[in-house]
Amino acid sequence: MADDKVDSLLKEGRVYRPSQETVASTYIQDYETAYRESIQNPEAFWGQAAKELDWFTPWNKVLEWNYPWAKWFVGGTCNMAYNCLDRHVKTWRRHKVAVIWVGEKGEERIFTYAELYRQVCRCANALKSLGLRKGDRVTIYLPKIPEQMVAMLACARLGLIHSVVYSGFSAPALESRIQDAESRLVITADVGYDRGKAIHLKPVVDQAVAHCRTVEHVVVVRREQPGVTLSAPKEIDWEDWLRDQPVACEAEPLDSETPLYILYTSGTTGKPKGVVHVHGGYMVGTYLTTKYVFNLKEDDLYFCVADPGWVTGHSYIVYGPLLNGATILTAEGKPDYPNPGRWWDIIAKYGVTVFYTTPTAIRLLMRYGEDWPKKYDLTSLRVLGSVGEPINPEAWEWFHRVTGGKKPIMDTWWQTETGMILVTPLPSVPLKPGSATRPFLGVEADVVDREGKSLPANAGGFAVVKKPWPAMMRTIYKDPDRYQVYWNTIPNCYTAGDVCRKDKDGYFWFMGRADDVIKVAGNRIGTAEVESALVSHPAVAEAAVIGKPHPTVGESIKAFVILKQGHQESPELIQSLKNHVLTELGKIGVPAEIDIVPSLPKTRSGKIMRRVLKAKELGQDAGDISTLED
Ligand code: 6R9
Repeated sequence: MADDKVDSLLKEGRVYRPSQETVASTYIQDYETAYRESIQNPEAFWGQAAKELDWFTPWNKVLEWNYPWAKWFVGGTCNMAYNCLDRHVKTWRRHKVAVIWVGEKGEERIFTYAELYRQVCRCANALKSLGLRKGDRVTIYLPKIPEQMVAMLACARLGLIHSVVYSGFSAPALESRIQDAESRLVITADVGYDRGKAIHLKPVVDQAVAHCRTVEHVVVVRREQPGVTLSAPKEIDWEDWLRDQPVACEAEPLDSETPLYILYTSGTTGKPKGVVHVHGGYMVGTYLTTKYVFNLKEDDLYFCVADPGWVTGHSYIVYGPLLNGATILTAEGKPDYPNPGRWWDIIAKYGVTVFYTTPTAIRLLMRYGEDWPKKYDLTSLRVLGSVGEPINPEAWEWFHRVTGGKKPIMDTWWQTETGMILVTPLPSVPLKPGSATRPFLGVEADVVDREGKSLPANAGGFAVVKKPWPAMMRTIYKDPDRYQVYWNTIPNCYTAGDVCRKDKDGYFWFMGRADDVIKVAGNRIGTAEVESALVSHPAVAEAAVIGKPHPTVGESIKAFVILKQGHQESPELIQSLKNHVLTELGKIGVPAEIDIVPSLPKTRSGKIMRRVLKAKELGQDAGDISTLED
């Protein structure tokens, strides 16, 4: 073995080179050249990509960059839903399967492109029947059922702005998102299913909309028998709503910069940010990344395990794959229910070729052992994907091994705000387990210091993007100042909030967040959100929350709480605090551990130093504590 190979093995672990066969079958066979060319003239590159989609009127300028405000495909008109549906329905793909949905009990619903088109048109006409107009907001609070994407696409068709809220969020969390968006309509279901249990969503919506004056109607998908009672005329049954609607509805030609959706995500304050994405640029970015990263071909069966309530569901279950005319498989439920063979069974049964999952799910399945995947024929798999948090090399190697030892894993790094994958391998790129490898074509990502200076190989710094990209968020809804912070933290670039290093080959190694955002099982949550839920409990005086490394879910939530006078620590009190967070925020915010403490480390200006708490918790050196008050 050559010395440099040994060297790199020691430093970076193994390198997996793609087979010649894989390289030969990919759209981008020579990443280095393609990347160099793409960033020499990113506008030409993205303009070329946009031409693969349908536009009602062409753009006259690819990019108008007025730092930090971007407009892409200026002057063009298009429609996301038109490109996801009509573009295919006009061809033989009308008979192609668009979506295979698998329910928790093994039920199956299959939609061809023509059927999906008709459902979406019906739903769009139904939306019109309620008087909804371009620019109006619609909150979608649904479990992972096909109606979720039908509703999203129907909104897109008319230029309505959807705000999908993950169905695990509680009533107050849902209410604040409806209030911020000032939605006129909420679409929900009676129940979602989780490990065989019905989770009742309708009472959550009832509580949430009680104080939302903008909400005129609530549409309910009724899955259970007998159907949950609805109070007309405000509450409408989904089936009744769609039944008599015509199966055709023209897609609205929209200016490229027309908002497509708002998606709320956690930041460093208690208030979630409404990230805004638009039709034109977002369409081009999600289209091209889906195509190249997974090397998506006509006969693929694409299975992404995300929930459409998160950005991965928006970009890589619904929009990106449909733009590519792919067949998408989506499954309700958990990877280990009814048993840990659930996903492997689906892959074998349907012949999945592209499987996009998360490190948390892989680590969970690892715990059940290799015998589970071994029971199934996984030879249909061609490309694998990972998203949401750093994937540790052990989990990477396991995933690689149990799927046959030859399928490339695309570790895709991106964010709600970026809209599309930004740092990722392509199937033709050599892989290093644990590294998201290199920037996507046309994306100028880097690792820099606080001043924006590029760092030498292996020095830890901040992940940034130096030039705009088409699917970038356009603003934070009703809060443009908060948007500007992303571009004003480090001079002349977009700061992602992640800590990262780049090795000598230019490979990115993401190491987690630099701020008070944590990722629990890939779900993004702000420490401040959990803290404000805790302090709204009558027994709590003050609270501080940290993310603590966890072998399965990546990070777990630990809270430190100071009680108000007159309250005593007890197991009942701890449980009551957990229940309170569950009601205020939803299950993803509930701390795994709560310590009752007499005081919290603070700066002289009164800011809680979570860093100090974390270092102490992990038995590490707390670093610079010169600003500590006491
Ligand atoms: C898509 C999504 C964004 C944050 C991001 C980073 C972490 C996502 C990652 C990853 C390492 C990867 N993250 N993918 N870290 N490697 N492949 O997850 O969006 O929920 O907004 O979270 O997730 O910390 O900043 P979002």
